[in-house]
Amino acid sequence: MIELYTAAAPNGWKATIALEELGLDYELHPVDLAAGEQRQESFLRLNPNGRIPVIVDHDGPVRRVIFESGAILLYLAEKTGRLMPADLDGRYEVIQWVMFQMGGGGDLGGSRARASNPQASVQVWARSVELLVSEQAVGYGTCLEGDSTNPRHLSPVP
Ligand SMILES: N[C@@H](CCC(=O)N[C@@H](CS)C(=O)NCC(=O)O)C(=O)O
Repeated sequence: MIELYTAAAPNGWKATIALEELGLDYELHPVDLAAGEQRQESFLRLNPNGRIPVIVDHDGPVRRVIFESGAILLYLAEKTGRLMPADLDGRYEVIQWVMFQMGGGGDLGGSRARASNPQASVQVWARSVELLVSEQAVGYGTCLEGDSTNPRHLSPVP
């Protein structure tokens, strides 16, 4: 069974639509963004960036927590072997557009979930920037030590 933490907001809908489309069994946990539930410790343990959507997958030997809507879409596609082209060219045609969306409109839009409260939007962005800076430090450290330069470590480096 998969737990879905989400709210009635566009980034959340992506995960819900994928779960529905794939016919997967899931339990919905609504997160009240206006009440700030996404900043509670229990939620931040699931996503340190304090944003929906998040899934927790209990099917399998280990409990998997996945945040970021794009990662959730790719995970669900890989888990089920559906929704993604099987060939390398086809997969990367999809992945490049998912990356473009994650780095652009979806994130900008999501950080201003409450248009009437610009200060809240700034706080959401400030949290993301802090997290990026700490990811950058981890990335530089790993590269300098000559350890594995996996995409997580390389992506925040510049
Ligand atoms: N890049 C993230 C963006 C997620 C996002 O920004 N979600 C918004 C709702 S659409 C959110 O949780 N905002 C938190 C807030 O307003 O405090 C993703 O794709 O999952």
